[in-house]
Amino acid sequence: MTHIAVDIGASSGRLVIGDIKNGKLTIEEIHRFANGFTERNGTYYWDIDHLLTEIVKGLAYAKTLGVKRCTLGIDTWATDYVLVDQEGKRVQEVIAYRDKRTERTIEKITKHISKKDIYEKTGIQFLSFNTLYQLYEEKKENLEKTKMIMTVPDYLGYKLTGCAVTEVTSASCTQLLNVKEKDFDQDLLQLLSIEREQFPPFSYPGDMLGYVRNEYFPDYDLPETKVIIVGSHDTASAVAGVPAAEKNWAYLSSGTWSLIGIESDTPIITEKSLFYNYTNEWGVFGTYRFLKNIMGMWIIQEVRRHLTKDYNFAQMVDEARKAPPCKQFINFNDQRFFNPDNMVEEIQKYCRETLQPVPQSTGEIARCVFTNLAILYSLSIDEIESISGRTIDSLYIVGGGSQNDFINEMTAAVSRKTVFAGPSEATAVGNILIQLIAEKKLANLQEGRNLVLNSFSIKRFDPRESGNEALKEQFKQAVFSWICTEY
Ligand code: ADP
Ligand code: LRH
Repeated sequence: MTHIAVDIGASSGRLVIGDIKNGKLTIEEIHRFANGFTERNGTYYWDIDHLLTEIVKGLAYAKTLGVKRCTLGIDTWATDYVLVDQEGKRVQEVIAYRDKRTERTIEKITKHISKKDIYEKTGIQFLSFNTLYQLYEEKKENLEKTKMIMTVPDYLGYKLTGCAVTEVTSASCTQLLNVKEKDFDQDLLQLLSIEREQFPPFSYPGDMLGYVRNEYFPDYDLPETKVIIVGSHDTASAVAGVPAAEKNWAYLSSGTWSLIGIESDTPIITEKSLFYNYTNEWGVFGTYRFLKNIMGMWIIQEVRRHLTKDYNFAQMVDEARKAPPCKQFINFNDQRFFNPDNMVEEIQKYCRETLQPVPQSTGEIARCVFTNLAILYSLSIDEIESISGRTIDSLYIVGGGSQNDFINEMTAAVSRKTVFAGPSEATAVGNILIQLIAEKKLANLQEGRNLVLNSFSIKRFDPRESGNEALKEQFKQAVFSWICTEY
């Protein structure tokens, strides 16, 4: 039996075949496609039909490679949703989380229910685009036509198999789940005028969803495909794929977003975690991901999009290395970097407004982005240690961003932690591990993580004797003296 991971992030999607051969986990990417949102009349949309078609194309390609039977797991980014009517049809286009409609919704909702109450119920970080806020802004007539509200991976699974579930790792990012009651929170649902029954029954990583209904896709020759529920939230799968074998580790899932945190058996919900805006996303097999969302590689993706010359990411890292040391402190978590018209100009404007040297060349801009992200990561590690009372010895960076040696070195230097980097496809790897556990080829997650450690080359970055850790203090002073935003 072959195992295939479908992993769709905000910037790209892929189908990856994975299995255990000679005691090693092997993975092979068989299909890759671009993802992104587009603007129409002032609203930002994902092309969900395109994503479904790409999954089916990838499966058909697997068949041409000789795959007759396979299992399939689907993970995507979180917080966006699809409304489905009585006939199983989409009620609306899928609005992207970077849309502007929820810019002020946290303020509106917290007039009815306090931030503290929402946090104590859900344990989830306040992000303007959580599903709670998106559904608050949804047109009432759309919600009235809605039989089922689904996250993106659940919807894709539904379109393939006809089976509807609410997978818990993705569902927790709606900020609608009550972490004590382990169900949707009635007060929050009431605020949205949504019934519990509008969400399909819960399902957990390792469960079976159903078989792909090949008759739904008559134009394609597809293998017999059993869909297994994985960590449907890509970050849940990424953290499952972290090759950590020791204690005291933290992770950084580095893609469009940077998700930095620790795995915990229990949620950590305290005044301090609320103050620093940390989240407790539900992980695979009853774990919690205590973490912070940091703006991440989105910044460099957007810089790249606005450069006149066409650089790939590796070239941007090279340019950063050649540039002089970064002279700017920038809080990339500031809302102004969430979706500006032009990221290069926004960075330059920020520097002008804060009376800092304005980066001009590609290398200067890239170096400034990577350095400030490394500082944010290091500050987060301090916060995590302080909130959780745990000591962190090492940071495992996984995802596409783990290929950036410059930022890995910088993070080791500023945080003074040992950094391990790779695999860059940890999300697909974590997705495959859950399928292997479901198929009884692996006993548990730790066995899976040991397998990843023994199968991929993981780079190590040790902190230098004289690190750059003073940058953290300089950053804090600079950022707080200019504009007091949360970093
Ligand atoms: P997501 O799944 O969230 O869309 P990925 O995990 O695919 O994101 O990571 C994409 C990011 O990985 C890019 O934005 C880029 O910053 C980084 N990246 C990809 N390839 C390289 C490379 N060769 N060198 C450095 N960084 C890279
Ligand atoms: C990363 C991610 C992250 C969410 C964001 C919307 O891809 O799933 O965990 O907060 O996208």
